[in-house]
Amino acid sequence: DLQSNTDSPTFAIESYACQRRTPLKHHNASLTEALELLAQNAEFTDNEGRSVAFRRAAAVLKTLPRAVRRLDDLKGLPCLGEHSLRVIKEILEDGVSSEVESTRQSEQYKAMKVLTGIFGVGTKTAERWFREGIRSLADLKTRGGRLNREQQAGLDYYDDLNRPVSKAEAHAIGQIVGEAVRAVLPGAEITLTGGFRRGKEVGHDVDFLITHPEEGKEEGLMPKIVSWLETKGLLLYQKTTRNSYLESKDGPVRPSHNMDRFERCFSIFKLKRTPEVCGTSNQSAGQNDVTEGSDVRQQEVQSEPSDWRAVRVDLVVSPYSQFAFALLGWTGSKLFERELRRWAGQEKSMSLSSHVLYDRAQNRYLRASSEEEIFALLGLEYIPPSQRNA
Ligand code: 8DG
Ligand code: MN
Ligand code: MN
Repeated sequence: DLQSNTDSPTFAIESYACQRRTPLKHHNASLTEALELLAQNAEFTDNEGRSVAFRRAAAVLKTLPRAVRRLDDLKGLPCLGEHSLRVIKEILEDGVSSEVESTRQSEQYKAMKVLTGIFGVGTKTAERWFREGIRSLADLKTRGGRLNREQQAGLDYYDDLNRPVSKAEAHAIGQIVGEAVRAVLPGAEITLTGGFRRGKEVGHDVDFLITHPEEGKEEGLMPKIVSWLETKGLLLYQKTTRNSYLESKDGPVRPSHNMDRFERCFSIFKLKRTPEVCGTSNQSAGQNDVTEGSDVRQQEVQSEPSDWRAVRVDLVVSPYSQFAFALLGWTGSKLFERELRRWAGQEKSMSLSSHVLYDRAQNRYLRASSEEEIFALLGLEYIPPSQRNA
């Protein structure tokens, strides 16, 4: 059954993740978990290049049709650098990698994991706090002061926001958002994006893209959705950013960075726990050490057990003409998106964003009204969402 000791791999693996099919479930979870831990630690220590290298290596292992048993199985595979191979070798031989395990136990990794786990806290802030000696949520609270509104919400709902969102919960949120959208703009369309569109069973949030077939109707939609939701008491937190996509006389401004400029809302929903939403497993987190204490915010803050939970929700509004690009851009995975843009730039002299595809050689924008068309314009085989789990 082990025919892996042949000299050449039985099939070639393409080097960009956007050229390959990457399913959600694969055969090398312990190896990819290890490499992704090192990737995350590299992010924590501000080494983006190294982080991406580990993620690319992990993504290659996810595409393999069977478990890696020996180093020979990896012959001819792309994206496996010296460091990744060393880690894989150690795990194959000893069951664990000493580097991975010592990283996992390190004070910095553990603290950064907790601190970046707070909604609104990125690597930079967490790093600064770490240098100031903060290691835990308790440290952060006793230090006091200087949290912005987003971070305060992140702290208030820490336990809920670090508990996976189920498909049933995502569905329930979808119903609510759908109702809100239909109430404020009949004919508007809402699409589930992010990890759930890729077939994930759980997520850290729920992502939606909203549009209207009549271009222009979608303008200013987000504030209306948000106020509908707020009136119903369904939002614990929201921050709406208006569309900042600049139209010049010559058309849209060329995409220069990855952040898009859609009208969007980063929010925290207050989701009622109904039997349909919870299923049978209504385990609550037990102790909620975040919300203990005696500050005045206590009333607004969650105390368990409760009949609701906090859920992170991302809402994005796109003009109809950019919908395909927005859909592709918000479906992920993050590495898949990154690889698409790298492919476009390096192999095709094009710039891909969540708004447009720009052909630098022809000096023009390429229109598309479906994801399939975008892949075709990029000279790529179409990869469905369920196979974008790089
Ligand atoms: P998860 O929530 O289950 O953890 O996984 P996910 O759904 O894949 O991750 P996500 O963090 O919700 O991101 C979903 C996609 O949205 C991802 O491919 C990247 C994209 N995305 C952001 N922020 C932004 C942004 O500011 N601009 C654009 N264009 N895309 C973004 O998360
Ligand atoms: Mn998501
Ligand atoms: Mn998201």
